[in-house]
Amino acid sequence: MDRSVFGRRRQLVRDAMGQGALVLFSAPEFIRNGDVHHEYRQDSDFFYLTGLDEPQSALVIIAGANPKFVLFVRERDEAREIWDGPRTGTVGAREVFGADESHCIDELAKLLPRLISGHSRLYHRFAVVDAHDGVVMAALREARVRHRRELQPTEMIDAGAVLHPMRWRKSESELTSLRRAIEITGDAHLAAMRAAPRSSYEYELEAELRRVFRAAGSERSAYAPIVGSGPNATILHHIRNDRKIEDGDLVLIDAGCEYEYCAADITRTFPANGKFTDAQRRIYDLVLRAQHAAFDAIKPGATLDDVHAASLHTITEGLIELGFIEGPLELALSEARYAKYFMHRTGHYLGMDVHDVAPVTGKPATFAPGVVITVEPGVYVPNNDDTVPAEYRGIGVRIEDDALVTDHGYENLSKAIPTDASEIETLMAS
Ligand SMILES: [Mn+2]
Repeated sequence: MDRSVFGRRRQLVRDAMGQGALVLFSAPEFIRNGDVHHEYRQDSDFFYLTGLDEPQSALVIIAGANPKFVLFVRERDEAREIWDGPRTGTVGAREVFGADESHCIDELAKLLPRLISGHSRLYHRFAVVDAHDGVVMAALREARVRHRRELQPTEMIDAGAVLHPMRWRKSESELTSLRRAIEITGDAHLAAMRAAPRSSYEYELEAELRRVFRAAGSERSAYAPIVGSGPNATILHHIRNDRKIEDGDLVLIDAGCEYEYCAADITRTFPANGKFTDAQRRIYDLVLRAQHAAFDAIKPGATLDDVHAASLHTITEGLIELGFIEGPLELALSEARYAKYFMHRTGHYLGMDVHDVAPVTGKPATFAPGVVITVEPGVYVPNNDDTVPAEYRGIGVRIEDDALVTDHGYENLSKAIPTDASEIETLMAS
């Protein structure tokens, strides 16, 4: 990854801040048990501005007349580095990560009061990690004790206000990483589809997905892969993936990898034995029609609500035709009669976070070129739903693609993975 992007982002953040001091922390580490930690993943905002993936780090960005980028990192430690690998250290913080000034993280509490003094605005990502809030509040208290009143910050602003509108619209560099994440994820879905007819358990398909992710250089899964066979496809966040796949099951796979800190989020539903039943096909084709309707609503100026409304309209119409719910259409929509079978939203923003950030303005954001969303309608028929014919019970279908808003419409970034039912059958037969 080209490191110059991080410097450009810091400049854009300074421009958005106007003046003030921004304080951000690396993600905390979590103990799994004993002296073993959970896998570490850097905080997205912190990585966005630094490219540094080490824990126990903090940054201060000063905007205004005397701009400055200060990094706090763990100091080099030969003994620890034998166990945990090389650390950047304060010298690396300047030479590799472009800090104007760097200090050992142990100095943070002592130096922060002076760094934030003399700026009326203090930016911090409040209320995410209590310990980080504590450090910032202690520095503010200290600044009030130590410094003249005219040097004390008075405006506390959530750092998301400047960072998240930036992260929401992807730059070329983010799109390059995102496209790669989606490409790898596509290969993983195809590998899982091909493996399904000779696999017995859901976890075998999960293993196939994770194998392809890592073998292609993806850092990790962007979220726990969902492999739901049979009625498990109707459990939205089924991640145990421990059921034996039966002949005639549909398999729903919702999985995406992370590449250079950008997440893919893709779902395909396919027949385990390679051939849809008529009932499965009817539900599948309805969801696919809803997805096409949702795609048609994507353009600059539209909102996630517009995309959802388009898919809801198609799904509700289809559920009435199938006799699952009663019409007329307008009443079924206004009374949310579809909700028994379609209970989630049609999409969300996608980026460094799988459920990505967006500007917070009190109303739904209107799409602009560079915004990426998922398009993922679904229909889930409860296994015990005796109001529908038996052949439909326990069928769960979701189809999810990742779409980039362009100047005039959208680009389906994950179109390489087939969604057409006949195409999926052909692919699985090959
Ligand atoms: Mn999603």
